[in-house]
Amino acid sequence: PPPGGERTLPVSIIVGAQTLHAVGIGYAMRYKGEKDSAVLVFFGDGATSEGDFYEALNFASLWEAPVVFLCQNNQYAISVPRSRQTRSRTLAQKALAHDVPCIQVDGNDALGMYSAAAEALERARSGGGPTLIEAVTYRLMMHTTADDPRKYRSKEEEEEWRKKDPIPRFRTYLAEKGIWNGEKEEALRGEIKKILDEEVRAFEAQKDFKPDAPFDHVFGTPHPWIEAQRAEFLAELEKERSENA
Ligand SMILES: Cc1ncc(C[n+]2csc(CCOP(=O)(O)OP(=O)(O)O)c2C)c(N)n1
Repeated sequence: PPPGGERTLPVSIIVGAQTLHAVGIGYAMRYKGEKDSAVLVFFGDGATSEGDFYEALNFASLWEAPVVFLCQNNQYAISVPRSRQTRSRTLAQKALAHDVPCIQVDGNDALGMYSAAAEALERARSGGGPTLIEAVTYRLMMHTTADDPRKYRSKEEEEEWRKKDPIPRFRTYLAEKGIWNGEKEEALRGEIKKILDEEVRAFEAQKDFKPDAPFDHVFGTPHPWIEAQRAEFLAELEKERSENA
């Protein structure tokens, strides 16, 4: 288990659905008598336009579920800007209808985010119920490699936000405090590279895994469509192997 005892769930592909999972898990934690646990759930600005999000806030509030809703407002749901999603002046205020405490934070301020999250988690753990945090930030890159941001936003806008990039900003802050410098950064980068290289090497060296294992877990019992897809996948893999041999 991870050092802090975190339990991490896979990414939810259905935009916003994870907010409901979080409330269910939070409710279960209380039901099982887990006193010091809380759930932290991440989602985008686009997710706050989904029904799931409102249902989750409603039940989290009603059941006082220990859930911190963290909305990463990066201004875009793929190509749809925040202004075409909602007329709400803030995304944080969407919690008010459910009587859930909420706060809008500069999402590019690492310490500001830490402080807001720590307060919300403390409230959740001590029985004070849910909180919604809106982190105002920006997606500097494309949504995915299939996306081309030049089609829906300007270079100028990107440049404005690049100046607020939280990583150089926090580096400057730490350097000015005298607790960070180029030498320390180089050492840290080297350390991280070593860990990553080792993990990749160990992963790629694995020989005894079953490449079609994901097909075992789609349904509880075998299904002809899934079996057809499995056969197609294995045939493709075999073809690649013989071509590369
Ligand atoms: C219910 C649902 N509708 C549509 C999609 C397709 N889709 C994938 S990501 C995305 C945009 C999500 O935007 P946002 O919630 O702001 O999150 P971000 O990716 O910006 O972090 C959409 C519409 C989906 N995965 N699920």
